[in-house]
Amino acid sequence: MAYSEKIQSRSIDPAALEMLARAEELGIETAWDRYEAMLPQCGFGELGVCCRNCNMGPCRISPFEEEGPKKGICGATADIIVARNLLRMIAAGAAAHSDHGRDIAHTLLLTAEGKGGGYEIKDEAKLKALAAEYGIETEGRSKEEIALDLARAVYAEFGKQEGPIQFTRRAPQKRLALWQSLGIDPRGIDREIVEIMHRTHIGVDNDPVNLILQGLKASIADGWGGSMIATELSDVLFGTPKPIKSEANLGVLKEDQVNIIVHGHEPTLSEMIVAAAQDPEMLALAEKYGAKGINVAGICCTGNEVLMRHGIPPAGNFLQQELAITTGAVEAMVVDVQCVFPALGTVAGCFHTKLISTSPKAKFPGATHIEFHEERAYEIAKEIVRTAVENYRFRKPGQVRIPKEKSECMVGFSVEAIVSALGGTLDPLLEAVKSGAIKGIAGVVGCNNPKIQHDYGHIHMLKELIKQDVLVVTTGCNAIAAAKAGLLLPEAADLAGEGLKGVCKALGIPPVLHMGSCVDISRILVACAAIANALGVDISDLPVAGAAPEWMSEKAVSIGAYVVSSGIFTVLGTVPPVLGGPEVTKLLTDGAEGVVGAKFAVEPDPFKAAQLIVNHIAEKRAALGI
Ligand code: SF4
Ligand code: MSK
Repeated sequence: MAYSEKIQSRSIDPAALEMLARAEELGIETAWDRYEAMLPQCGFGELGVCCRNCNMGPCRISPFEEEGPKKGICGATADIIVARNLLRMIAAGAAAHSDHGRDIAHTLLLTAEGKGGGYEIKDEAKLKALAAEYGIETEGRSKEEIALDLARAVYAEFGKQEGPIQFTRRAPQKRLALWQSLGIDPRGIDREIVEIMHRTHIGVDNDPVNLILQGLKASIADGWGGSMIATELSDVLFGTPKPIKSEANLGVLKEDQVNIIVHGHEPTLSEMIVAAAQDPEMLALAEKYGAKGINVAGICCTGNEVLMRHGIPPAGNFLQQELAITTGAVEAMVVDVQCVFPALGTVAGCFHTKLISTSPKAKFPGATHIEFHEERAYEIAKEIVRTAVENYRFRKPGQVRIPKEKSECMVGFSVEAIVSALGGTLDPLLEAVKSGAIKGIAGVVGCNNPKIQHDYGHIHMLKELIKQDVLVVTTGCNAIAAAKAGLLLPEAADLAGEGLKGVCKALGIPPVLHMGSCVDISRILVACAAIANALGVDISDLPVAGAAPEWMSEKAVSIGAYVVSSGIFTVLGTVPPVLGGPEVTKLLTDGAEGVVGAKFAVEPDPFKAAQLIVNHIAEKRAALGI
């Protein structure tokens, strides 16, 4: 179908284009419209040189005019302001991931105490392995007893005053020693976030380098702390993902079934929605209202969580949240926390769709609030599913327009699943890397952002990397983009270079491995640590790189910071608000290499960005002599 130039420029995904045209036809405003209305965006904001940290301000440094102010009222320079602003982004991102981790720890605690409203411990082997890491006795004890001790120990990580955070001890010895020598081995998760807020208050830390180091420290507490806790304890409670097939894109919505979309981040609620949607009582109710079943689909990372563990199909990634409702076929969009547009209520109001908020931390205009509490999890999930089912009769068939597009995908590549696909050890992967069949590994992750044509950055970077024999691991909205484009199938190996193609065909795996949600980037860290340890080197010596081609969230800033702190070169596709601070920019894109062994690059063109990664991998291979 031919769309206007304006619509075409917004996405490369045919399903998204169809819904964008439909939204225009119905007069429904989307994020792309609001982005265009926002142009030109504030130049001070783009450069990161505005400060509102005290009420003598707001202040902004003017890099544009000779005459404009070069210091804030307190005397803060552009670099000080840029560094402080960046740190506050890291604090918010680390807080979001870590609060998610804390909630999972809370669920484990309740489950161990017998108060979890329907949860059980699904992966006892992982529970015991984690307990061993924490020095918790497992012999002759029930899984609940072990889980209680583990949950308490993990809970304590957040409020610790003195470190270490246990999972940081998974980093290779050299990395750990480096963090310690730099003073960035984090103490407690909450402590590092609080210290950012303190240091960025007016008149505290005014040394850009000292500030950035604290940012790295808090980000490590996220990646190797809060996020890793979220991943590991989710595996204990809900099962460690194994390869599973599914489908992705708006075409997974069903015309003759009740469609429930779970959107947000935490698996606690979505797991229960998936279970409640299979409850015979709910299915009978759906039948009563004339529906042929109850179809659960996902958006963003709560979608990734249930995709990885149950094969629940994702309806789309971040920028498709409004478009999913625009199909007119969604009975309920159930949201928890993070990446949920406050605009959803307005779009839902154009249809019969109920927007259901569930977290006491996250309420939305136009939403029905059905508060979720873990103690009554299944009961509340049933209430939510019932609300959706009862809403089916209000669907207006004339309004329904579900795009046909959907692609098959194979997901569920936890580290454990990758090791198992390799026959029980990492050796075949290491051999393939050493022989050059696989040149290196890239972690490509992150959001969508209307500053970049939807999915363009993701898909072109992925294709370019696999073509050049770089194995890709993916999470978050990049993973959903890859699923929609058919890149998560073993057959996609045909698009890879000869070396990678051979390895994928021999193992029956896709060239792009879906490792989970945003917090599951911690799985990539664990994999990198295992590879570095196997080779007896630091992570910064490995032929690996990271990329976030369409990132937008503060969580992504924290992720980028902990990935670089872990020694991994990272390419960003959208420009972070730091360019107004020349010293900070130079530190992040150059100086950091001499400090943590890795740096950032910014490259919006995914082909050029992929080439930066390929070049970096070649340099690392040469240094390793492979
Ligand atoms: Fe202005 Fe300094 Fe206050 Fe920021 S902290 S608003 S730069 S006076
Ligand atoms: S959901 S943080 S838009 S990846 Fe994790 Fe997607 Fe980015 Fe949210």
